[in-house]
Amino acid sequence: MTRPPPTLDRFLLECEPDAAPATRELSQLLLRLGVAGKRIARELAVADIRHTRGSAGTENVQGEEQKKLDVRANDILVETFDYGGLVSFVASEEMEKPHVYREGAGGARYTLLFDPMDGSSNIDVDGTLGTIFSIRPRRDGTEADLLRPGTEQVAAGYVLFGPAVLFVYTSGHGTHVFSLDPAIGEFVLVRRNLEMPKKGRGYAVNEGRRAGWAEADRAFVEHLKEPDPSSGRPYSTRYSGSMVGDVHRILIEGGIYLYPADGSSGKPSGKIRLLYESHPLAFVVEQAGGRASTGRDRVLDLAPRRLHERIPFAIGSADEVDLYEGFVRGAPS
Ligand code: P6P
Repeated sequence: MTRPPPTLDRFLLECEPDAAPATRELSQLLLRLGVAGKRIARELAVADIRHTRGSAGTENVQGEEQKKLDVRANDILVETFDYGGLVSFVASEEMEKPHVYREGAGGARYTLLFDPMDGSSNIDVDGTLGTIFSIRPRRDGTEADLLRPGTEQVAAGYVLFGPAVLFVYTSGHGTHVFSLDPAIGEFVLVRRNLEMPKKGRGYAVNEGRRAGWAEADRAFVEHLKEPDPSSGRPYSTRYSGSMVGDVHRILIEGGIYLYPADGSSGKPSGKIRLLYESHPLAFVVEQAGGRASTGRDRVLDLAPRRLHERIPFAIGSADEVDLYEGFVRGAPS
């Protein structure tokens, strides 16, 4: 009898290299993120039926409009860890300050950060969305635990809400992809130790914002568009409004996602948040053989000064990120 592919539960218990008690707790934490992902997927599936699309009438710490489902996804994630003492506190794009749990705050091994609903502009049009998460070791249980390099992440990943609901994660031993089988309500392993293409044919960037970019960013994107079959150009534009969806495409097909600093629309340091967007996606992509950079620095080496710090962000195949860095570093600083 051929054995079915392992569920997330089985994979974590059997395949996480050192199934020590600490890892068992990490496995439990990842499993709970899977449950939260299934609950968020269900909220998205019935959003029109329940009339839960649309604005919540509030703004996040960056002054961005919050959708009802942004807030709902955040609530689901916060309540998912309010028992069992696994996590001492959580930080989120949707909360100005971390949420500290009373139970277990002292003994918890981990802290958790997330962007509960990445790609919010897609919420009202049933587009691709994602939940991004980053797991870090708890130190003294204060916000300072978080203001550290991305290399200190214990695990990271995302839930992709597309035609299929996918759970993608790494704990530093490869990047693994699980797909939700609705018939059994479990995430099932579909790709183990994913290796992404070293070079792609697509690029994801919002060219409507090019007026605010630096010259090097404009020159790089124009270079990708120039016809030159010997170097696989022109590249195709693939920009969905959801970074998780765009990065997942790049994880499978290769290419590059770019959100440059944009001086003309109030994002002089870029839009993408370092701690709970760039760091986790960089961990996942590097473990699959790709790269993540600001154009000058490796994203995982960066430590934020503030919880919601944003950076210029380029992530994808090694060849394209190397090429992008060449344009940025070659530019007069
Ligand atoms: P723009 C969503 O808020 C997000 O952070 C990414 O998911 C997405 O790629 C980007 O912002 C879209 O931003 O400025 O192109 O609308």
